[in-house]
Amino acid sequence: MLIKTRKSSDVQSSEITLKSVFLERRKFMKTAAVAGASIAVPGLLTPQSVFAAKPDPKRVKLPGVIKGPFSTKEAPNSYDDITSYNNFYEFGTGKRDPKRRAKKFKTQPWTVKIEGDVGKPGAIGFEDLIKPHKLEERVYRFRCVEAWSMVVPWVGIPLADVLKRFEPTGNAKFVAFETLHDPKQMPGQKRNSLDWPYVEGLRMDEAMHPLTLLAVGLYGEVMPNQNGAPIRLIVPWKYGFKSIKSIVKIKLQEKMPPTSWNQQAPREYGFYSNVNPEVNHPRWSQSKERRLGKFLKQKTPMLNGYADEVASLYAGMDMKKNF
Ligand SMILES: Nc1nc2c(c(=O)[nH]1)N[C@H]1C(S)=C(S)[C@@H](COP(=O)(O)O)O[C@H]1N2
Ligand SMILES: [Mo]
Repeated sequence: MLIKTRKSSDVQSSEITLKSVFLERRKFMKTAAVAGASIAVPGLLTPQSVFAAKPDPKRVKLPGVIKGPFSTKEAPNSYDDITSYNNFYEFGTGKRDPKRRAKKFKTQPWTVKIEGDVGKPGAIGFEDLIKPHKLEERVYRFRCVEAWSMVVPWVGIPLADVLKRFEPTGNAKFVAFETLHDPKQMPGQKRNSLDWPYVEGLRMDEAMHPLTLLAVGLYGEVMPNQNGAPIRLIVPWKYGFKSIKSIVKIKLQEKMPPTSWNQQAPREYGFYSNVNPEVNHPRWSQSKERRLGKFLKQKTPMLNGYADEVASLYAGMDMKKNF
């Protein structure tokens, strides 16, 4: 089991900036290493026991998190479920690969480029991108196209709040997102399991919808690498693959952008990819899902249970054609 660090529980004040949390984490990692060496007294503590007692320095609490709207009442999955069964092809195609292979992935410093049809384009450091916004906890259902699902207490900020700061122009009809391309750090990118970098897109109204989140953590802590650190998209009414991880570029544009899974298999994955129990994947049913940790399958609701909030975005559209 993972033990929370003392440092993380000390971080309470909402005054503390994200930057200071990350600096603190680095300092902690150093002192933990030194402390580990100095208390390894032979006969008292074996190096193994010191190692076992060492808290995971990656689990750092985020400061000033408030409860956001739209949270489901369903029970969240465990931290362990959410962080050990992942799709993140940059670190391998197996569900157990990302946790194991993303351990050393360097997520700071991190810069996100905002470009295209915006009044104020630019490259911005992760901390500066996040800082003006209140971090919110949102417990969302998350439905993978492969028919498993989970409930996750994400921490993040509405994408709309971020985009507005860069002043979208009237030409901005779509938002294109891009993941980091760095085969040295992301071994999966040395293989052509997908066309790299991973890209995704949303229509402007989907991107500006208050449910759409840029997530920087889960369970009140900094985002684990395998879940798309340091910043990823969450679009809870769409299949999981729309929620692109480790974002380095956001471009507003007039044209519908290409998306990785649509490029890979256009018959199987469309641009919209709204969760729809009535439209099956060509190779399997989408009517049911298996919640991680549960044995029996359960019914998948229309738009993953967010129909009241987002069905109006698709009024008059044929959801079977625009799958
Ligand atoms: N960059 C990138 N983003 C990605 C993926 C990926 O392989 N690479 N996989 C997607 C898929 S298929 C799913 S189901 C979710 C999984 O997110 P999770 O690890 O938080 O469960 O991430 C999505 N975002
Ligand atoms: Mo997925």
